[in-house]
Amino acid sequence: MTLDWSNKFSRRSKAMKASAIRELLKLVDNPEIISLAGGMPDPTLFPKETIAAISKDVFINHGGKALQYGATEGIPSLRETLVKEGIKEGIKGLTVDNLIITTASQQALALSAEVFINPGDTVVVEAPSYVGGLQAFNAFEANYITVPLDDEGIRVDILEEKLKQAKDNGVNVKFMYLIPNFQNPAGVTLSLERRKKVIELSHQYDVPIIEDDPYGEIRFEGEKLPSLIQLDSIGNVIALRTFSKILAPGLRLGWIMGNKDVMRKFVIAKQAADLCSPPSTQYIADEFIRHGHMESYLALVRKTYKKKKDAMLEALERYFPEEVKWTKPKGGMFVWVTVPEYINTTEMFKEAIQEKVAYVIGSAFYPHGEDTHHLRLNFSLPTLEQIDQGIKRLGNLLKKKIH
Ligand code: PMP
Ligand code: G9A
Repeated sequence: MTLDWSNKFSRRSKAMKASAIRELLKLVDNPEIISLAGGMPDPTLFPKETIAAISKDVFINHGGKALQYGATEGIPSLRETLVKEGIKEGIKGLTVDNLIITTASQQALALSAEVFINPGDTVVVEAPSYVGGLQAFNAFEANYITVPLDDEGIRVDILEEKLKQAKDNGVNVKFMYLIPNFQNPAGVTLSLERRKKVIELSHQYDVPIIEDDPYGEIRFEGEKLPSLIQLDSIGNVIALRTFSKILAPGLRLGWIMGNKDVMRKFVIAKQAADLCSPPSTQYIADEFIRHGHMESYLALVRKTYKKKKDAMLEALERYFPEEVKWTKPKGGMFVWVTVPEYINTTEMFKEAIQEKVAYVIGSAFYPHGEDTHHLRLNFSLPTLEQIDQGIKRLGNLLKKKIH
């Protein structure tokens, strides 16, 4: 008799949902399909030669450590390097006890869920929010308070109302999950005034903030705004950072900064998850920063993505019907598109694939999939030609649906 696996699976695993993006990545493996879907860096920019030279040095001179198990907290030299960078950025009170290395931000999100969420616990998320964050929180059976965004980021007036309501109802909100810079998927950036208000609300209502910031360094114009952890010092903010968008996602490295007792909890959870992040890539990332390569690489990334963003905005003007609206990002990797409510972007996806163009359906970014008139476009991965062609194909499809 075959085993009935379904009565073996945990309740938690039954609540898990596949990531729309991860599933899409498999689908768009077909080279004929132009993918404006997954948020991937442009691989032609990766500093391959530099990383190859650094790797050789790391393996020859530090091979014993680079190929060995490492501390769960991360290798000391990388932690020290990142603390120095954090202090330069203006994070007051930051020490190595406040900083641990993770297997990129996705692990930090999974650990955040594990450390904070009991089944049925409430967390605040932006609507829309990053699909991988929602996936991590869903796995631990979170309940959601959703707060909409506008051009200046999360609507702090609505956030305040909802936090007050939760408090009045005796709900212990475990954290608010925010992506303040060039938000994924909406592309918007939290204004300075609202950053201050969010910190104030965090203290007033005793709700920690998880600040997820993979895109802050990929700014095309304007001044960099202080991060939430910078505004709050080591207080209520747990800051997630990653090398994925500022160097290479294949390194699978990120870091978390925050209160040292909280970091200790994360370390214990991480011990059970993967023992340690790869020491080999930690040495490589550390050398990359110490040798001063980061700034020139980031300059190239910013310049190239800006060109691609401009090409996408031009193509949208040229090919999209006027009933469709989109954001004009000042950084990051995404344009967020709003179509008339009678167009269902989930249903349209199959037709888009037939037309050989892929996007991410808007509903993936809402905890309950409640929205069907948005879609997300990525401009960092496709070439300029693919951007033009892809937007043309999508524009033709949309024009057929407008009435
Ligand atoms: N958070 C956000 C907002 C992201 O957009 C991503 C990746 N697209 C991640 C976390 C996870 O990335 P990684 O695990 O590669 O750091
Ligand atoms: O799942 C991945 O490959 C990371 C990308 C995330 C995104 O497209 O938002």
